[in-house]
Amino acid sequence: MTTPALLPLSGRRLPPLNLGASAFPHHRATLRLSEKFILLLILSAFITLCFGAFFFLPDSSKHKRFDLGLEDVLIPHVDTSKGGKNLGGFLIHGQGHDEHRHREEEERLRNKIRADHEKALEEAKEKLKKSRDEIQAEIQTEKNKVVQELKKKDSKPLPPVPLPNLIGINSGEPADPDIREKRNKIKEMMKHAWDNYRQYGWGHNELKPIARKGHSTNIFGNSQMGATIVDALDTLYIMGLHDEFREGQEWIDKNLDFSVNSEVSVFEVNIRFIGGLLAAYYLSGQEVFKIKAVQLAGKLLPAFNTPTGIPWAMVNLKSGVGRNWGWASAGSSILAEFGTLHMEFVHLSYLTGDPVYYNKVMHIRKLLQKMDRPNGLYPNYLNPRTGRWGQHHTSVGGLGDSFYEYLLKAWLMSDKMDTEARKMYDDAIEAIEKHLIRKSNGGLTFIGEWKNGHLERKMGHLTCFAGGMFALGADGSRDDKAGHYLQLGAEIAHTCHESYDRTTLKLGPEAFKFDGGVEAVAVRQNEKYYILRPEVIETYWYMWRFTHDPKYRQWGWEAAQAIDKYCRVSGGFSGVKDVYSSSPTYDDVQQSFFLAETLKYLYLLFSNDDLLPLDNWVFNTEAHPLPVLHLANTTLSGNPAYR
Ligand code: DMJ
Repeated sequence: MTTPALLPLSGRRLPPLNLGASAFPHHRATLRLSEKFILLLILSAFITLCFGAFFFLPDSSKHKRFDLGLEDVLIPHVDTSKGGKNLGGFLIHGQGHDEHRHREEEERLRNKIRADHEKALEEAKEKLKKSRDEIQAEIQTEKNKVVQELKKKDSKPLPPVPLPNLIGINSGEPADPDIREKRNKIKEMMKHAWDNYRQYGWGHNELKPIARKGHSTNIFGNSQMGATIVDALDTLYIMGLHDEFREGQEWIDKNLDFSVNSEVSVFEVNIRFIGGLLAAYYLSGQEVFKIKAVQLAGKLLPAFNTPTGIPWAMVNLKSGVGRNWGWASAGSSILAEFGTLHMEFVHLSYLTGDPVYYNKVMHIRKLLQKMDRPNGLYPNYLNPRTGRWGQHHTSVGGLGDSFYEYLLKAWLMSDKMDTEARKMYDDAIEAIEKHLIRKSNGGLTFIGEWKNGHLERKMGHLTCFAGGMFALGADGSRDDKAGHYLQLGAEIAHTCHESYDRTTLKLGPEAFKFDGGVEAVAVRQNEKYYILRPEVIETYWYMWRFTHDPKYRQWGWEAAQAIDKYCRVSGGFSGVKDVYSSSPTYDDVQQSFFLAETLKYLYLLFSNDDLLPLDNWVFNTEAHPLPVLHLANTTLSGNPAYR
């Protein structure tokens, strides 16, 4: 007598009707979508049939099956042919007792079949609810998992990676008492921002300093991922706020979880979380940061599953489903987003010995190199399905900015070996200078925005970072134009300082014009806000490092005082809605980049140059310092097993 495969005759569970990874991990990866649906329907129908058959078959036939099962399972050592005796120490029940027991078992098994059946139907229903894209992304994610698993099985464990030479992480104390005092003031501001976040927003992404509660935006998804903790870690570290650093580390260790059903911005998560975790790892040597960075990077990889390999702007950390911002031109991805992954991804490959990250960003670079550029300019929009540019808008501010920054920094971070990146940077900057950079009637150099062949004479606060970038890229520039680029950096710094100086609060507006008699002033009401952004102070700091002109410390101090006076509230620091108003209203958000960038650049401005020297460290676009990798080339990991 044989045991029908689907009946639980030997105490085994019914195989769940689950087409997920747990059911058939290897097969699932290779199933096509249509096959999957057919299989799902067949299995569902088969279970229904078995279930129905069980209830409609004659009683005797059911009993026969269960008797067999029960004999097998419950009284295996009883020889029933011998009339029900005590054999081998087992108690043999009388016939009435047996029937009662069989009925109970029958009932139990009937319930079990029902429960299994219902569960299977629920799972099937859940699967059918999902969109085609979601199912496809799930399949792709499972495929990737299988490939990764196979790779892991094939490869030997990787030897530890040698840490790059980490110079200048505990220094920078200025001898001048006035500068020391200013530096201490910045540290006090950091403590105020952190303590209030600690008290009112702990674990949330950001703080509402007036409402005194947590805050988040859609870039971080709907989960409490402690963005401020991760973003602030390295600032805490270099300021010597070690207790606070340890608190942050403990939270990350215990609570930072990326297996959440949450849709996040790939770019923001990369620059703030991966950048922040990597910097914290390099500074402190604590493995937990590296582990978390690598886990998170794995969750971002499905975003690259597009026809071109240009990643989606957003990805769901759990399902791996990606999509683009609804507002972006023709379903495009954004240049400053997919073009600002290089530094972190190269470090991930370096630290893990896994080329997957490096390959992703190099693929983007190769694709961009092949494309035609109108007037030599990179448009801000690129469609990840077609590989074609969207609208021909070019900006060194929002939507474009950090793409150019990362070309330069890829070269610097590779110990100047990645000359391909340097060439792309030089070409791009030449085109920008030709088409976007102008002098206003009043003699202020500004960087405008290119919109379909027309120059808009408007500059964003975000664009002000470019002063620092030009200064940083001066050394090594084409045709030895170092002096020219340092001068350009100084001119941008001056213009951006003017944009602060021409306001009531001495804080810079979000965007300012050079048109119709207006110079470095915001015109539209919705461009008059200041949200604790760092770019102007960032440029002061780079200019200070390269020139030691005291005016940059002076300008930085003006900004620090204005922030302390107008943005500080008892519950932290807030952005303000109108920098031209003497009684500004607050936006009630303490941005995580205030702790990561604004306060860090200010602290560095009042520190000696031996704190995080620029020959050894390259700052990502969120001001997270990553060490220069002194490798023979940038293509491979620092892991000897991988070279
Ligand atoms: C930061 O998150 C980064 O600097 C990014 O590159 C641009 N914007 C914000 C701060 O303004």
